[in-house]
Amino acid sequence: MFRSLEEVVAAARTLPRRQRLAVAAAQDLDVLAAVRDAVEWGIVSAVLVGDKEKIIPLAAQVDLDLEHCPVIPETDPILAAGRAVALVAEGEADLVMKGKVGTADILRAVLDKDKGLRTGRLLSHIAALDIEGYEGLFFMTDGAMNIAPDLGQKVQIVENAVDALHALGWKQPKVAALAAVELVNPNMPAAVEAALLAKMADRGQIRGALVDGPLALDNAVSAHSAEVKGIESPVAGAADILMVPDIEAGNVLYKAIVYFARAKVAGVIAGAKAPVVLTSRSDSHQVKLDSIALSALIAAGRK
Ligand code: COD
Repeated sequence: MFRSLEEVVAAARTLPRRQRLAVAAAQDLDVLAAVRDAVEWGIVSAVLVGDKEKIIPLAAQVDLDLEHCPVIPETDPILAAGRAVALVAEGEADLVMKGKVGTADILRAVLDKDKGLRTGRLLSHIAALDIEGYEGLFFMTDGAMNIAPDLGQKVQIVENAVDALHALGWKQPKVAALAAVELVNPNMPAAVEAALLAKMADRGQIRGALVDGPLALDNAVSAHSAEVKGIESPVAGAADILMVPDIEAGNVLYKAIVYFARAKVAGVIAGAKAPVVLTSRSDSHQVKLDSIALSALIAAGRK
């Protein structure tokens, strides 16, 4: 169990073998700086797919030695995404990273029926959140991929996050199915589905985790708030995974945490044949490095 993203990076540096990273549209300064650190620190080896004429000067700018990072030339970002994903599908790489290509474009490459990384499961996004003043690292899902998941999809979103945390060393992660309230209000579909998820976990339909809901954000992360509200639950005040009801709630929560609380974050898509390192094009080099480290640990832990 990790208490910070710093610990995640430290653990990734001790992996017995480097994970092989394929970068899609690698012509981006922060991506290349993150790859440089991840390669130097023994976390990954990297293949850079993208616009070679742009990659060469950018790599020089961040002192990334291309001697050890082969470049596969592809100027079109969508085709570069397809090529990077294909490297994983063909067994040449263990994980793929989004570079200077749109989120939907790399996700479509991953979802491609013939050349993608489908497993038959739902793919979903997991964010790791490292907030100063909050004890421990916690995770939020899904604020970036699935737009309005139904109950069946929420089960898979929870399972993907639980599997990822198992790969990271959690034995029985605590999952809070978030809503606006902690009592089941029949007029609030998110609260009703959160209660159903908790019941499904009670009945063994979701395994390997403690799931409770509905919980409002305050009772999920604050033991004091849970106590004041009289909520008795092993998850209340101790959640490892916050499952949000839809992309709007998740995206707003994620960005509030990043912009108001200045948290450190990392992001990965789970549920595919291999982890997909997914950060925003505007994210810093640090976010990209932390995301590579998190994804490399998940990739190694799944084997
Ligand atoms: N998991 C597995 N299969 C999926 C998933 C998923 N999460 N989503 C779609 N599929 C499959 C479908 O079953 C279908 O077979 C095929 O993929 C195409 O599905 P569509 O028609 O829904 O695909 P798209 O291309 O219209 O949309 C897929 C996206 C992932 C691009 C879409 O869900 C999306 O735009 N999500 C939001 C991404 C985003 O903008 N995030 C912003 C915050 S960073």
